[in-house]
Amino acid sequence: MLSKRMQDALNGQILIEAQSSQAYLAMGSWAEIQPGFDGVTQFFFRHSDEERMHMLKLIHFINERGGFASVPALEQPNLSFNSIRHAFKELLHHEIKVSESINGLVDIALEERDYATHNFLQWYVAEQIEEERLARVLNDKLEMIGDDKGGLYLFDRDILQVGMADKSTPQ
Ligand code: OFO
Repeated sequence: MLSKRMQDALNGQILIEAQSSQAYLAMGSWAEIQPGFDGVTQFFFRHSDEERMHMLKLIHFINERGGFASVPALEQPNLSFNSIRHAFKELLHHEIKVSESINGLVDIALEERDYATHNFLQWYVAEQIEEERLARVLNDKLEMIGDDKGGLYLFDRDILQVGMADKSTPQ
């Protein structure tokens, strides 16, 4: 059985995952109307779906452990960006915040001596290492490319492969 404190904290994480999903959905919608960024568009939409999956995992876990997962209200995310680089910077900052939040949940699980939740959270810890790493790699590439159109073309072409290759690389 989840403690009230643990349940509230996990419900807080549902909100964060839902906000992430919305934020990346908005990035995808923005990217879709920029000419020539089909790969980036797909990347954001896929990423949004992944965040929704993270949220659903939490909902099922809370409910299966005798708690009640509450579905939160959401604020409208940022809808437009100055550039592709700007959107990816936001993505990285967002992922860093998510990691901090997951670490906070791990602290609470230990304080509550809730080892089942602690174990459950390890999946998120590993996922955040990967997501932050991927976001940093993409930001570094965009820094290098700057405004070079050829570079941006290749970035857009390669982004889906980069994402998938990085996801399968052992840490
Ligand atoms: Fe990328 O954040 Fe979920 O966990």
